[in-house]
Order: sequence, then C-alpha cells, then structure tokens
Amino acid sequence: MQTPILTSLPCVQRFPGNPVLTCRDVPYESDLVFNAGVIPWQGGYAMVFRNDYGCTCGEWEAGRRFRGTNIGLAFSPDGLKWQVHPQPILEIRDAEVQRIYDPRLTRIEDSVYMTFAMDTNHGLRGGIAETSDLIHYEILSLTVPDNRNMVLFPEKINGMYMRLERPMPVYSRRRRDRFDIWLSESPDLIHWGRSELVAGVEDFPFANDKIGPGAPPVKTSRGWLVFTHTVDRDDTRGRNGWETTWTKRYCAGVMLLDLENPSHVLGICHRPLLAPEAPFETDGGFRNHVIFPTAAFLKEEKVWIYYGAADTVIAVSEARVQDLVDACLEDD
Ligand code: BMA
Repeated sequence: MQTPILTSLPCVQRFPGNPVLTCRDVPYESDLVFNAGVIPWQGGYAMVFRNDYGCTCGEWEAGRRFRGTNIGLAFSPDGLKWQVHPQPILEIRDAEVQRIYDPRLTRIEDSVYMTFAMDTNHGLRGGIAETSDLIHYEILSLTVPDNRNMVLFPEKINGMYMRLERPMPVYSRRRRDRFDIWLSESPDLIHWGRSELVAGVEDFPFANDKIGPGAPPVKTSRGWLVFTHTVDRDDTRGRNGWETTWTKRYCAGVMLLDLENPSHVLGICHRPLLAPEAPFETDGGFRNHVIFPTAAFLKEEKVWIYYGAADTVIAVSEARVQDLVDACLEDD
C-alpha cells in the first residue's frame, strides 16, 4: 500500500541549528546518537542519550550492525549547545541482557527517574531506574516482555504514580505491529497494575502500523500533552537509509489526556505534529524518515520537543502550548 506525503503542523518550528547532538560531539566511540531524555538541571539542562557504536558497515546482509549500545550524558546551559560527559554512563550487557537503550528522564518531586528499554535473550523489557546525580542508577522495576517506550508522568495522580507504555502483543494482533498506548499505575514505582488502553493505532489517521508514547507527558491547564511516535509502513518505499530493509516512516503525533483521569483522551491531533522533512530527517541516516520524540518540557508559553532523527542524530523543535492544545481539540 502506498502511503500519502505527510507534512508537519505549521505551528511547530525546528531549531535552525539542528541537529543539536551528533556522533561528532561525542568524545568516545560513537556512530549513532539519538533518542534522548532531557530535563532542566541545576539552572541548565541535562540529557541522557542512546549511543550505538562499533558500526560493522558493509556487513548488513550478515545481520551484523553495531558492536554495542551505551547511554551517554550531556549538559547544556541553554538546551541547544551540549557538552558531552567524558565517558558513557551506562551499559548493561551480560549473559541475559544484550543492551539497554532509548532513555527518557522524568523528575518527580525530588527524584529523577530514567525509563529505558532492555533487550534480553527472553524478550524486550521496560525498565525504571532512579538516580540522584544522573551518573549512578538503581533499577526499581522491569516489566515482563514484550514492553517498551515507557514514560512516567511528572507527578502522582490521585496518589498514584502513572506511566504510559507500549506492550507489543503479536499473537493476538495477527502477527502485525498493531501496537497501542496503555496506562498503568503504581503506589511505589515497583508494583504496576490497573492497566488500561489509552489510544489505539486506529485513533491516529496517519499511522497504519504502530504507535507509542514518546516524551514524558507535559502538564498544561487544559490537560496532559502527550507526544507520541506514529508509524506507517509502505513496502513500495525500498531502501531508505544505511539499513537495507527499512520501509517504515516515523512521525511525531500529539494528544491531550484528562488531568485527573489520564486514560481518558480529550483529543488527538489528526495530522502529524512533525513529519520527516528536514534533510537530517530524510537523507543520509541509518533509518531515514524517522522522527522519534523522547523529551518535552515547558519553556515559558512554549513546549520544547527533543527527538531522534533518522536514528542518527538528536534535534529539537518548539511550539506554543496553546497551538498544541488547539491542534488536539480540532475536529477535522
Ligand atoms: C523503534 C526503536 C527505536 C527506534 C525506532 C525507529 O522500534 O527501536 O529505538 O528509534 O524503532 O527505528
């Protein structure tokens, strides 16, 4: 099936100096730098990012890609110019765990939490870890497989911690990537339950494959703004990046959830917030046409949205809160 050309909402502006972080900024082995958690930190900003290193280029056919994945740390005075910490801060690899990746950061009260995906020999797990210095992490909980793209709400709601997540049911979804966004709650960040469906692929008209939570939700007076990734597949696209088999497109979507009952969707924007259009999103990357939002926060009356582009670099864009809320509540 051929899919339509998609464009970004006019209310979103990409930072003209994008990308804000690439492998050239990293003082250790690095090939792809993408999918980052970002929070305000000590008067500036802190970022944890995914770093894939040791590219075995030219050996795709043999199934080899990268020697490893670790998590890097960077600091910035303004959220745009970043200084990378001299060493990677986290890499988990043992007899069972292959790697951890796609970190997101959330501050809740006085603590900072990182959510992440973990590939294991027995499936994909979603993890939550706590840190006080962004360098040392204690893992609090891991899901059963397959689940990833977890994001924590930045405050308790009705006394409970909340997370959005993206389980990956294959058998019951006709062995296709029809994966949706769910909500679970916890009294302690360890025990999770009372899970509910929030939005399905069919709720995003420009997705035909899967959706997932992107950045931790941003609180506004009208509801929780939630940035998602939305995937459409088009097998006629052919090769679209270094990777030989890549035929998907990832856009960023946005929806608004009820402040008190976040399983209740107040509105979903029916067009992509960000569709791949800039050269660093469409050309020369590992997987072109990928926009993967993983961090967002308020900056005065605007929201800054960080995203991995083409699974190769990190970029930032901004939009007015009011425009985003309106886009979610429009009917078309
Ligand atoms: C997802 C994850 C992300 C990646 C995205 C696009 O399934 O693997 O890490 O950015 O695909 O390739």
